[in-house]
Amino acid sequence: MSSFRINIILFGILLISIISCKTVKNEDTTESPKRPNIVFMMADDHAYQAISAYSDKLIKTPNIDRIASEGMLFTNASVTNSICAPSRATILTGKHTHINGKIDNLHPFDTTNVTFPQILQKAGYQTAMFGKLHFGNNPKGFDEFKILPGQGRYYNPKFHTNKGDTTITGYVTDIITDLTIDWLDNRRQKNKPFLLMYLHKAPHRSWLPAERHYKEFTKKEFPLPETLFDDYKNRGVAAKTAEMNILDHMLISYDNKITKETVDELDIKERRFIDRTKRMTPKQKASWDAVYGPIDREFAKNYPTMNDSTLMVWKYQRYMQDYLGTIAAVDENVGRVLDYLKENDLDENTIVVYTSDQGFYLGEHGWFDKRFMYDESFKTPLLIKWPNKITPGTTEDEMVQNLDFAQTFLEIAGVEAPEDMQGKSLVPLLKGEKEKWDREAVYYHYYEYPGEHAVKRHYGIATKDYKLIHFYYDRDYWELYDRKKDKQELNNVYNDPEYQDVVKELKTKLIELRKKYKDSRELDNYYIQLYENKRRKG
Ligand code: SGN
Ligand code: CA
Repeated sequence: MSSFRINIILFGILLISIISCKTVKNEDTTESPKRPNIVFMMADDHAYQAISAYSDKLIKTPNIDRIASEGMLFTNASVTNSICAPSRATILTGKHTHINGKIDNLHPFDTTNVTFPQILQKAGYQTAMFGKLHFGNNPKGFDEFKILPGQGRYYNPKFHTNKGDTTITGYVTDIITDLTIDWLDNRRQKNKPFLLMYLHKAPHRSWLPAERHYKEFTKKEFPLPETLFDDYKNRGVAAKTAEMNILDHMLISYDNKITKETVDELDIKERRFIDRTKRMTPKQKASWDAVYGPIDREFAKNYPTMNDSTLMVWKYQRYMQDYLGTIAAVDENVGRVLDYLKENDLDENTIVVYTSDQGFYLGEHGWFDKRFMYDESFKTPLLIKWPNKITPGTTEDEMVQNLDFAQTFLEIAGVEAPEDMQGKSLVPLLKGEKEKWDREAVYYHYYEYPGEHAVKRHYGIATKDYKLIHFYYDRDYWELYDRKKDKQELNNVYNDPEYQDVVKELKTKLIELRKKYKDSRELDNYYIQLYENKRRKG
Protein backbone atom coordinates (compact mmCIF):
# COMPACT_ATOMS: atom_id res chain seq x y z
CA MET A 1 0.00 0.00 0.00
CA SER A 2 1.36 3.38 -0.90
CA SER A 3 2.03 5.76 1.95
CA PHE A 4 -0.39 8.17 0.27
CA ARG A 5 -3.25 5.62 0.56
CA ILE A 6 -2.34 4.88 4.19
CA ASN A 7 -2.46 8.58 4.93
CA ILE A 8 -5.89 8.86 3.28
CA ILE A 9 -7.18 5.93 5.37
CA LEU A 10 -5.71 7.38 8.58
CA PHE A 11 -7.25 10.76 7.77
CA GLY A 12 -10.60 9.07 7.18
CA ILE A 13 -10.42 7.27 10.53
CA LEU A 14 -9.53 10.54 12.26
CA LEU A 15 -12.43 12.34 10.60
CA ILE A 16 -14.91 9.65 11.59
CA SER A 17 -13.70 9.68 15.19
CA ILE A 18 -13.95 13.49 15.37
CA ILE A 19 -17.49 13.39 14.00
CA SER A 20 -18.55 10.56 16.33
CA CYS A 21 -16.91 12.34 19.26
CA LYS A 22 -18.95 15.44 18.49
CA THR A 23 -22.12 13.38 18.27
CA VAL A 24 -21.45 11.89 21.71
CA LYS A 25 -20.87 15.38 23.09
CA ASN A 26 -24.18 16.56 21.63
CA GLU A 27 -25.95 13.61 23.15
CA ASP A 28 -24.39 14.50 26.49
CA THR A 29 -25.96 17.94 26.57
CA THR A 30 -29.33 16.63 25.44
CA GLU A 31 -30.41 15.11 28.71
CA SER A 32 -31.96 11.74 29.05
CA PRO A 33 -34.16 11.49 31.04
CA LYS A 34 -34.65 15.24 30.99
CA ARG A 35 -34.55 17.11 34.27
CA PRO A 36 -37.86 18.91 34.86
CA ASN A 37 -38.31 22.61 34.18
CA ILE A 38 -39.48 24.67 37.14
CA VAL A 39 -41.97 27.50 36.80
CA PHE A 40 -42.39 29.34 40.08
CA MET A 41 -45.35 31.72 39.95
CA MET A 42 -45.84 34.04 42.87
CA ALA A 43 -48.19 36.94 43.45
CA ASP A 44 -47.70 39.60 46.09
CA ASP A 45 -50.25 39.56 48.94
CA HIS A 46 -52.59 37.10 47.23
CA ALA A 47 -54.93 35.82 49.96
CA TYR A 48 -56.02 32.18 49.63
CA GLN A 49 -59.56 33.48 50.27
CA ALA A 50 -59.31 35.03 46.79
CA ILE A 51 -58.56 31.83 44.84
CA SER A 52 -61.60 29.81 43.89
CA ALA A 53 -59.77 26.50 44.32
CA TYR A 54 -59.96 27.41 48.04
CA SER A 55 -63.26 29.32 48.09
CA ASP A 56 -65.34 30.93 45.39
CA LYS A 57 -67.14 33.37 47.71
CA LEU A 58 -65.21 36.35 46.38
CA ILE A 59 -63.82 35.59 42.92
CA LYS A 60 -63.47 32.90 40.29
CA THR A 61 -59.87 32.19 39.29
CA PRO A 62 -60.30 29.45 36.68
CA ASN A 63 -56.70 29.56 35.45
CA ILE A 64 -54.99 29.38 38.83
CA ASP A 65 -57.48 26.63 39.73
CA ARG A 66 -56.22 24.58 36.76
CA ILE A 67 -52.96 24.08 38.66
CA ALA A 68 -54.90 22.47 41.51
CA SER A 69 -57.20 20.40 39.30
CA GLU A 70 -54.21 19.07 37.37
CA GLY A 71 -52.14 18.81 40.55
CA MET A 72 -52.22 19.43 44.29
CA LEU A 73 -53.88 22.03 46.53
CA PHE A 74 -52.14 22.64 49.87
CA THR A 75 -54.56 23.74 52.59
CA ASN A 76 -52.00 24.20 55.33
CA ALA A 77 -49.13 26.06 53.70
CA SER A 78 -47.67 28.90 55.73
CA VAL A 79 -44.81 31.39 55.76
CA THR A 80 -42.10 31.80 58.39
CA ASN A 81 -42.38 35.62 58.56
CA SER A 82 -45.43 37.20 56.96
CA ILE A 83 -43.95 40.05 54.99
CA CYS A 84 -42.68 40.50 51.47
CA ALA A 85 -38.88 40.56 51.21
CA PRO A 86 -38.31 38.26 54.21
CA SER A 87 -40.61 35.69 52.62
CA ARG A 88 -38.73 35.94 49.32
CA ALA A 89 -35.41 35.58 51.13
CA THR A 90 -36.68 32.43 52.84
CA ILE A 91 -37.88 31.03 49.52
CA LEU A 92 -34.53 31.60 47.82
CA THR A 93 -32.26 30.50 50.68
CA GLY A 94 -34.32 27.75 52.32
CA LYS A 95 -33.56 29.41 55.65
CA HIS A 96 -35.54 31.24 58.31
CA THR A 97 -35.15 35.00 58.20
CA HIS A 98 -33.14 35.16 61.43
CA ILE A 99 -30.54 32.98 59.64
CA ASN A 100 -30.53 34.61 56.18
CA GLY A 101 -30.66 38.02 57.89
CA LYS A 102 -33.62 39.42 55.90
CA ILE A 103 -35.89 39.91 58.90
CA ASP A 104 -37.79 42.92 57.50
CA ASN A 105 -38.39 45.02 54.39
CA LEU A 106 -35.89 47.66 55.56
CA HIS A 107 -32.50 46.00 55.31
CA PRO A 108 -31.17 44.98 51.90
CA PHE A 109 -30.81 41.25 51.28
CA ASP A 110 -27.36 39.89 52.15
CA THR A 111 -26.15 38.60 48.78
CA THR A 112 -23.47 36.41 50.36
CA ASN A 113 -26.34 33.98 51.09
CA VAL A 114 -26.39 30.95 48.82
CA THR A 115 -29.70 30.70 46.95
CA PHE A 116 -31.24 27.74 45.15
CA PRO A 117 -31.23 29.52 41.73
CA GLN A 118 -27.44 29.94 42.03
CA ILE A 119 -27.12 26.22 42.69
CA LEU A 120 -29.45 25.32 39.82
CA GLN A 121 -27.60 27.62 37.47
CA LYS A 122 -24.32 25.92 38.34
CA ALA A 123 -25.97 22.57 37.81
CA GLY A 124 -26.83 23.49 34.22
CA TYR A 125 -30.25 25.08 34.52
CA GLN A 126 -31.05 28.17 32.49
CA THR A 127 -32.49 30.70 34.93
CA ALA A 128 -34.69 33.78 34.54
CA MET A 129 -36.67 36.09 36.81
CA PHE A 130 -39.43 38.55 35.86
CA GLY A 131 -41.44 40.84 38.13
CA LYS A 132 -41.20 41.82 41.78
CA LEU A 133 -38.27 40.86 43.99
CA HIS A 134 -38.10 43.75 46.48
CA PHE A 135 -34.59 43.01 47.79
CA GLY A 136 -32.88 46.36 47.39
CA ASN A 137 -30.32 44.64 45.14
CA ASN A 138 -30.13 42.38 42.09
CA PRO A 139 -30.78 38.66 42.25
CA LYS A 140 -27.78 36.36 41.89
CA GLY A 141 -27.88 33.17 39.87
CA PHE A 142 -30.01 34.43 36.99
CA ASP A 143 -29.01 34.42 33.32
CA GLU A 144 -31.62 37.09 32.78
CA PHE A 145 -33.79 39.23 35.03
CA LYS A 146 -36.20 42.09 34.60
CA ILE A 147 -37.38 43.22 38.01
CA LEU A 148 -39.48 46.08 39.34
CA PRO A 149 -37.51 48.50 41.49
CA GLY A 150 -38.84 48.28 45.07
CA GLN A 151 -42.61 47.75 45.15
CA GLY A 152 -43.02 48.57 41.47
CA ARG A 153 -45.93 50.41 39.87
CA TYR A 154 -49.17 49.16 38.34
CA TYR A 155 -49.19 51.52 35.36
CA ASN A 156 -46.28 52.11 33.00
CA PRO A 157 -43.79 50.46 35.34
CA LYS A 158 -40.06 50.82 35.34
CA PHE A 159 -37.95 47.65 35.19
CA HIS A 160 -34.45 47.08 36.33
CA THR A 161 -32.52 44.60 34.15
CA ASN A 162 -28.95 43.26 33.81
CA LYS A 163 -28.64 45.76 30.97
CA GLY A 164 -29.98 48.90 32.69
CA ASP A 165 -33.40 50.41 33.37
CA THR A 166 -36.38 50.61 31.07
CA THR A 167 -39.94 51.90 31.43
CA ILE A 168 -42.70 50.00 29.64
CA THR A 169 -46.10 51.49 28.85
CA GLY A 170 -49.03 49.35 29.91
CA TYR A 171 -50.36 47.38 32.85
CA VAL A 172 -47.84 45.67 35.09
CA THR A 173 -49.41 42.20 35.24
CA ASP A 174 -49.71 42.02 31.46
CA ILE A 175 -46.17 43.34 31.00
CA ILE A 176 -44.54 40.86 33.39
CA THR A 177 -46.26 38.11 31.43
CA ASP A 178 -45.20 39.57 28.06
CA LEU A 179 -41.59 39.63 29.28
CA THR A 180 -41.88 36.05 30.52
CA ILE A 181 -43.36 34.72 27.30
CA ASP A 182 -40.84 36.69 25.24
CA TRP A 183 -38.05 34.94 27.16
CA LEU A 184 -39.65 31.51 26.76
CA ASP A 185 -40.14 32.14 23.07
CA ASN A 186 -36.89 33.80 22.10
CA ARG A 187 -34.15 33.10 24.57
CA ARG A 188 -34.89 29.74 26.13
CA GLN A 189 -32.10 27.28 25.35
CA LYS A 190 -33.83 24.14 24.23
CA ASN A 191 -31.00 21.83 25.31
CA LYS A 192 -31.21 22.90 28.96
CA PRO A 193 -33.84 22.59 31.69
CA PHE A 194 -34.97 25.96 33.02
CA LEU A 195 -35.98 27.70 36.21
CA LEU A 196 -38.41 30.53 35.59
CA MET A 197 -39.49 32.84 38.42
CA TYR A 198 -42.64 34.69 37.37
CA LEU A 199 -43.41 37.17 40.15
CA HIS A 200 -46.41 39.46 40.11
CA LYS A 201 -46.69 42.80 41.84
CA ALA A 202 -50.47 42.42 42.04
CA PRO A 203 -52.52 42.29 44.19
CA HIS A 204 -50.29 44.48 46.39
CA ARG A 205 -51.53 47.77 47.77
CA SER A 206 -52.74 50.23 46.47
CA TRP A 207 -54.71 47.90 44.20
CA LEU A 208 -55.00 49.51 40.77
CA PRO A 209 -56.82 47.17 38.38
CA ALA A 210 -56.50 47.14 34.61
CA GLU A 211 -59.12 49.07 32.66
CA ARG A 212 -60.90 45.92 31.46
CA HIS A 213 -61.31 44.85 35.09
CA TYR A 214 -62.13 48.03 37.00
CA LYS A 215 -65.04 48.59 34.65
CA GLU A 216 -66.46 45.25 35.75
CA PHE A 217 -65.33 45.03 39.38
CA THR A 218 -66.41 48.50 40.55
CA LYS A 219 -70.01 47.37 39.93
CA LYS A 220 -69.72 44.32 42.16
CA GLU A 221 -70.76 43.84 45.76
CA PHE A 222 -69.08 41.27 47.98
CA PRO A 223 -70.23 39.32 51.06
CA LEU A 224 -69.03 40.79 54.35
CA PRO A 225 -66.65 38.69 56.43
CA GLU A 226 -68.13 37.58 59.76
CA THR A 227 -65.45 39.38 61.76
CA LEU A 228 -65.46 42.70 59.86
CA PHE A 229 -66.54 44.46 63.05
CA ASP A 230 -64.14 42.62 65.34
CA ASP A 231 -63.79 44.36 68.72
CA TYR A 232 -60.43 42.64 69.48
CA LYS A 233 -61.69 41.41 72.86
CA ASN A 234 -60.28 38.24 74.45
CA ARG A 235 -56.89 38.76 72.87
CA GLY A 236 -53.71 40.54 73.88
CA VAL A 237 -53.09 44.18 73.06
CA ALA A 238 -51.36 43.66 69.67
CA ALA A 239 -54.59 43.01 67.76
CA LYS A 240 -56.10 46.21 69.17
CA THR A 241 -53.11 48.44 68.52
CA ALA A 242 -52.32 47.21 65.00
CA GLU A 243 -52.91 49.91 62.42
CA MET A 244 -54.57 47.98 59.66
CA ASN A 245 -58.25 48.40 60.39
CA ILE A 246 -60.23 49.18 57.25
CA LEU A 247 -62.34 51.87 58.95
CA ASP A 248 -59.56 53.53 60.92
CA HIS A 249 -56.42 53.07 58.84
CA MET A 250 -57.31 52.46 55.22
CA LEU A 251 -56.96 55.71 53.31
CA ILE A 252 -60.06 57.00 51.52
CA SER A 253 -57.86 58.77 48.97
CA TYR A 254 -54.87 56.48 48.32
CA ASP A 255 -56.63 53.17 48.91
CA ASN A 256 -60.25 53.87 48.04
CA LYS A 257 -59.40 56.22 45.15
CA ILE A 258 -61.40 59.25 46.24
CA THR A 259 -59.72 62.43 45.00
CA LYS A 260 -57.82 64.76 47.30
CA GLU A 261 -60.22 67.55 46.34
CA THR A 262 -63.22 65.56 47.56
CA VAL A 263 -61.47 64.43 50.74
CA ASP A 264 -60.57 68.08 51.51
CA GLU A 265 -64.03 69.30 50.64
CA LEU A 266 -65.55 66.76 53.04
CA ASP A 267 -63.00 67.76 55.69
CA ILE A 268 -61.71 64.20 56.08
CA LYS A 269 -58.31 64.12 57.74
CA GLU A 270 -55.90 61.76 55.98
CA ARG A 271 -52.29 61.06 57.00
CA ARG A 272 -50.91 61.40 53.50
CA PHE A 273 -51.84 61.74 49.86
CA ILE A 274 -50.21 59.88 47.02
CA ASP A 275 -51.89 59.85 43.65
CA ARG A 276 -50.82 56.73 41.79
CA THR A 277 -52.86 57.70 38.73
CA LYS A 278 -50.29 60.41 38.01
CA ARG A 279 -48.19 57.87 36.12
CA MET A 280 -50.98 57.16 33.69
CA THR A 281 -50.95 58.32 30.08
CA PRO A 282 -53.71 60.85 29.26
CA LYS A 283 -55.69 58.03 27.64
CA GLN A 284 -55.32 55.71 30.64
CA LYS A 285 -56.26 58.56 32.96
CA ALA A 286 -59.35 59.47 30.94
CA SER A 287 -60.60 55.86 31.09
CA TRP A 288 -59.88 55.75 34.81
CA ASP A 289 -61.72 59.00 35.49
CA ALA A 290 -64.71 57.85 33.47
CA VAL A 291 -65.21 55.05 36.01
CA TYR A 292 -63.77 56.42 39.26
CA GLY A 293 -65.13 59.96 38.74
CA PRO A 294 -68.77 58.96 39.30
CA ILE A 295 -67.71 56.87 42.35
CA ASP A 296 -66.02 60.00 43.73
CA ARG A 297 -69.14 62.13 43.24
CA GLU A 298 -71.45 59.49 44.70
CA PHE A 299 -69.22 59.27 47.78
CA ALA A 300 -69.19 63.08 48.16
CA LYS A 301 -72.99 63.00 48.12
CA ASN A 302 -73.39 60.12 50.59
CA TYR A 303 -70.56 60.76 53.03
CA PRO A 304 -72.41 63.33 55.21
CA THR A 305 -75.07 60.74 56.11
CA MET A 306 -72.67 57.82 56.69
CA ASN A 307 -71.94 56.44 60.14
CA ASP A 308 -68.97 54.25 61.18
CA SER A 309 -70.72 51.10 60.19
CA THR A 310 -71.87 52.25 56.75
CA LEU A 311 -68.49 53.83 56.09
CA MET A 312 -66.76 50.58 57.06
CA VAL A 313 -68.95 48.63 54.64
CA TRP A 314 -68.39 51.16 51.86
CA LYS A 315 -64.61 51.06 52.36
CA TYR A 316 -64.63 47.27 52.46
CA GLN A 317 -66.56 47.11 49.17
CA ARG A 318 -64.23 49.62 47.50
CA TYR A 319 -61.25 47.65 48.80
CA MET A 320 -62.57 44.34 47.48
CA GLN A 321 -63.53 45.80 44.10
CA ASP A 322 -59.99 47.01 43.45
CA TYR A 323 -58.06 44.22 45.18
CA LEU A 324 -60.02 41.50 43.41
CA GLY A 325 -59.95 43.47 40.16
CA THR A 326 -56.14 43.21 40.17
CA ILE A 327 -56.43 39.45 40.75
CA ALA A 328 -58.61 39.03 37.67
CA ALA A 329 -55.58 40.14 35.61
CA VAL A 330 -53.25 37.82 37.50
CA ASP A 331 -55.55 34.91 36.78
CA GLU A 332 -55.84 35.70 33.06
CA ASN A 333 -52.09 36.03 32.76
CA VAL A 334 -51.39 32.81 34.64
CA GLY A 335 -53.66 31.26 32.00
CA ARG A 336 -51.48 32.74 29.25
CA VAL A 337 -48.35 31.14 30.69
CA LEU A 338 -50.05 27.78 31.26
CA ASP A 339 -51.35 27.86 27.69
CA TYR A 340 -47.90 28.71 26.38
CA LEU A 341 -46.40 25.71 28.17
CA LYS A 342 -49.06 23.42 26.78
CA GLU A 343 -48.94 24.72 23.22
CA ASN A 344 -45.16 24.36 23.17
CA ASP A 345 -45.12 20.83 24.56
CA LEU A 346 -43.44 22.01 27.72
CA ASP A 347 -46.10 21.19 30.26
CA GLU A 348 -45.42 17.44 30.51
CA ASN A 349 -41.93 17.97 31.90
CA THR A 350 -42.54 21.15 33.89
CA ILE A 351 -43.46 21.55 37.53
CA VAL A 352 -45.61 24.63 38.03
CA VAL A 353 -46.00 26.23 41.46
CA TYR A 354 -48.44 29.02 42.30
CA THR A 355 -48.13 30.77 45.65
CA SER A 356 -48.02 34.17 47.34
CA ASP A 357 -45.30 35.77 49.46
CA GLN A 358 -47.82 35.60 52.32
CA GLY A 359 -51.53 35.64 53.01
CA PHE A 360 -53.63 38.78 53.46
CA TYR A 361 -56.65 40.02 55.39
CA LEU A 362 -59.70 40.65 53.26
CA GLY A 363 -61.69 42.29 56.03
CA GLU A 364 -61.33 39.42 58.53
CA HIS A 365 -60.85 41.02 61.96
CA GLY A 366 -61.69 44.30 60.22
CA TRP A 367 -58.23 44.25 58.65
CA PHE A 368 -56.23 44.64 55.48
CA ASP A 369 -52.45 43.86 55.32
CA LYS A 370 -50.70 40.87 56.91
CA ARG A 371 -47.77 40.35 59.40
CA PHE A 372 -49.63 38.49 62.19
CA MET A 373 -49.30 34.80 62.88
CA TYR A 374 -53.11 34.57 62.72
CA ASP A 375 -54.29 32.35 59.88
CA GLU A 376 -55.17 34.76 57.06
CA SER A 377 -51.65 36.17 56.94
CA PHE A 378 -49.70 33.18 58.31
CA LYS A 379 -51.17 30.80 55.75
CA THR A 380 -50.48 31.29 52.07
CA PRO A 381 -51.97 29.75 48.95
CA LEU A 382 -50.01 26.90 47.41
CA LEU A 383 -50.95 24.96 44.29
CA ILE A 384 -48.54 22.68 42.45
CA LYS A 385 -48.86 20.67 39.27
CA TRP A 386 -46.33 18.11 38.13
CA PRO A 387 -47.68 15.80 35.43
CA ASN A 388 -47.19 12.08 35.96
CA LYS A 389 -45.94 12.64 39.50
CA ILE A 390 -48.83 14.35 41.31
CA THR A 391 -52.21 12.70 41.14
CA PRO A 392 -54.52 15.36 39.62
CA GLY A 393 -57.03 16.94 41.97
CA THR A 394 -55.28 16.00 45.23
CA THR A 395 -55.68 18.03 48.43
CA GLU A 396 -52.86 17.99 50.96
CA ASP A 397 -53.31 19.19 54.53
CA GLU A 398 -49.77 18.64 55.86
CA MET A 399 -48.01 21.68 57.32
CA VAL A 400 -45.63 22.93 54.67
CA GLN A 401 -43.86 26.28 54.49
CA ASN A 402 -42.17 28.67 52.08
CA LEU A 403 -39.02 27.41 53.81
CA ASP A 404 -39.42 24.14 51.88
CA PHE A 405 -39.23 25.40 48.28
CA ALA A 406 -35.45 25.52 47.92
CA GLN A 407 -34.91 21.91 48.93
CA THR A 408 -37.92 20.80 46.89
CA PHE A 409 -36.56 22.36 43.70
CA LEU A 410 -33.06 21.05 44.33
CA GLU A 411 -34.37 17.52 44.79
CA ILE A 412 -36.45 17.80 41.64
CA ALA A 413 -33.33 18.85 39.74
CA GLY A 414 -31.34 15.99 41.25
CA VAL A 415 -28.96 18.29 43.07
CA GLU A 416 -27.91 17.83 46.68
CA ALA A 417 -29.11 20.64 48.96
CA PRO A 418 -26.58 22.36 51.23
CA GLU A 419 -26.76 20.93 54.73
CA ASP A 420 -27.56 24.24 56.37
CA MET A 421 -30.85 24.70 54.52
CA GLN A 422 -33.66 24.44 57.06
CA GLY A 423 -36.69 23.24 55.14
CA LYS A 424 -37.84 19.87 53.89
CA SER A 425 -38.29 18.76 50.32
CA LEU A 426 -41.99 18.46 49.42
CA VAL A 427 -41.24 15.75 46.85
CA PRO A 428 -42.55 12.88 49.03
CA LEU A 429 -45.85 14.71 49.51
CA LEU A 430 -46.06 15.51 45.80
CA LYS A 431 -45.59 11.84 44.99
CA GLY A 432 -48.22 10.82 47.54
CA GLU A 433 -45.68 9.23 49.90
CA LYS A 434 -47.20 10.76 53.01
CA GLU A 435 -45.59 8.21 55.32
CA LYS A 436 -42.24 9.87 54.61
CA TRP A 437 -43.48 13.21 55.98
CA ASP A 438 -43.04 13.64 59.73
CA ARG A 439 -43.42 17.34 60.54
CA GLU A 440 -45.72 18.08 63.46
CA ALA A 441 -45.14 21.77 64.01
CA VAL A 442 -43.85 24.88 62.29
CA TYR A 443 -42.05 27.95 63.59
CA TYR A 444 -42.87 31.60 62.89
CA HIS A 445 -41.14 34.89 63.72
CA TYR A 446 -42.20 38.45 62.77
CA TYR A 447 -39.92 41.45 63.43
CA GLU A 448 -40.88 44.70 61.69
CA TYR A 449 -41.92 46.76 64.73
CA PRO A 450 -42.17 49.65 65.42
CA GLY A 451 -43.18 50.18 61.82
CA GLU A 452 -45.95 50.57 59.28
CA HIS A 453 -49.22 48.94 60.49
CA ALA A 454 -47.77 48.64 64.02
CA VAL A 455 -47.88 44.86 64.40
CA LYS A 456 -45.84 43.91 67.44
CA ARG A 457 -42.90 41.52 67.30
CA HIS A 458 -43.87 37.95 67.94
CA TYR A 459 -42.78 34.38 67.42
CA GLY A 460 -44.67 31.17 67.84
CA ILE A 461 -45.39 27.55 67.08
CA ALA A 462 -48.28 26.11 65.12
CA THR A 463 -49.46 22.53 65.10
CA LYS A 464 -52.56 21.36 63.27
CA ASP A 465 -54.48 21.73 66.55
CA TYR A 466 -53.01 24.78 68.29
CA LYS A 467 -51.09 27.98 67.88
CA LEU A 468 -48.96 29.41 70.69
CA ILE A 469 -47.66 32.95 70.19
CA HIS A 470 -45.26 35.02 72.24
CA PHE A 471 -45.45 38.81 71.77
CA TYR A 472 -42.33 40.56 73.03
CA TYR A 473 -40.42 43.87 72.92
CA ASP A 474 -42.54 46.70 74.35
CA ARG A 475 -45.08 44.21 75.78
CA ASP A 476 -44.52 40.67 76.89
CA TYR A 477 -47.38 38.20 76.78
CA TRP A 478 -48.61 34.93 75.27
CA GLU A 479 -51.61 33.79 73.27
CA LEU A 480 -52.94 30.31 72.65
CA TYR A 481 -55.57 29.44 70.06
CA ASP A 482 -57.48 26.21 69.70
CA ARG A 483 -57.37 25.96 65.91
CA LYS A 484 -60.02 23.25 65.68
CA LYS A 485 -62.60 24.87 67.99
CA ASP A 486 -61.87 28.52 67.26
CA LYS A 487 -61.13 28.74 63.55
CA GLN A 488 -61.41 32.52 63.52
CA GLU A 489 -58.91 32.87 66.38
CA LEU A 490 -61.08 35.12 68.49
CA ASN A 491 -60.39 33.61 71.92
CA ASN A 492 -56.99 33.52 73.51
CA VAL A 493 -57.16 30.53 75.88
CA TYR A 494 -53.62 30.89 77.21
CA ASN A 495 -54.88 31.50 80.75
CA ASP A 496 -57.76 29.02 80.60
CA PRO A 497 -57.13 26.30 83.27
CA GLU A 498 -58.32 23.63 80.85
CA TYR A 499 -55.48 24.38 78.46
CA GLN A 500 -52.56 24.41 80.89
CA ASP A 501 -51.24 21.02 79.77
CA VAL A 502 -51.33 22.18 76.17
CA VAL A 503 -49.49 25.38 77.08
CA LYS A 504 -46.80 23.39 78.87
CA GLU A 505 -46.35 20.93 76.06
CA LEU A 506 -46.27 23.60 73.34
CA LYS A 507 -43.79 25.75 75.25
CA THR A 508 -41.43 22.79 75.43
CA LYS A 509 -41.89 22.17 71.71
CA LEU A 510 -41.36 25.83 70.94
CA ILE A 511 -38.06 25.83 72.83
CA GLU A 512 -37.05 22.76 70.82
CA LEU A 513 -37.99 24.44 67.56
CA ARG A 514 -36.06 27.60 68.42
CA LYS A 515 -33.06 25.43 69.12
CA LYS A 516 -33.51 23.39 65.97
CA TYR A 517 -33.74 26.48 63.79
CA LYS A 518 -30.98 28.25 65.74
CA ASP A 519 -33.13 31.13 66.97
CA SER A 520 -32.53 32.53 70.44
CA ARG A 521 -33.07 35.35 72.91
CA GLU A 522 -29.64 36.71 71.92
CA LEU A 523 -30.66 36.85 68.27
CA ASP A 524 -33.97 38.54 69.18
CA ASN A 525 -31.98 41.24 70.97
CA TYR A 526 -29.42 41.49 68.19
CA TYR A 527 -32.19 42.15 65.64
CA ILE A 528 -33.86 44.69 67.92
CA GLN A 529 -30.58 46.60 68.11
CA LEU A 530 -29.97 46.35 64.37
CA TYR A 531 -33.49 47.56 63.61
CA GLU A 532 -33.33 50.44 66.06
CA ASN A 533 -30.00 51.58 64.62
CA LYS A 534 -31.36 51.39 61.09
CA ARG A 535 -34.44 53.42 62.01
CA ARG A 536 -32.38 56.00 63.84
CA LYS A 537 -30.21 56.47 60.77
CA GLY A 538 -33.37 56.61 58.62
C1 SGN B 1 -46.04 49.22 51.64
C2 SGN B 1 -47.52 49.40 51.98
C3 SGN B 1 -47.90 48.66 53.24
C4 SGN B 1 -47.39 47.24 53.21
C5 SGN B 1 -45.90 47.25 52.94
C6 SGN B 1 -45.27 45.92 52.91
N1 SGN B 1 -47.84 50.77 52.13
O1 SGN B 1 -45.25 49.94 52.53
O2 SGN B 1 -49.29 48.70 53.40
O3 SGN B 1 -47.65 46.59 54.40
O4 SGN B 1 -45.69 47.86 51.68
O5 SGN B 1 -45.81 45.13 51.90
S1 SGN B 1 -47.97 51.71 50.84
O6 SGN B 1 -48.61 52.94 51.31
O7 SGN B 1 -46.63 51.98 50.32
O8 SGN B 1 -48.78 51.05 49.85
S2 SGN B 1 -44.91 44.02 51.30
O9 SGN B 1 -45.77 43.10 50.59
O10 SGN B 1 -43.97 44.66 50.41
O11 SGN B 1 -44.24 43.40 52.44
CA1 CA C 1 -46.26 40.86 50.02
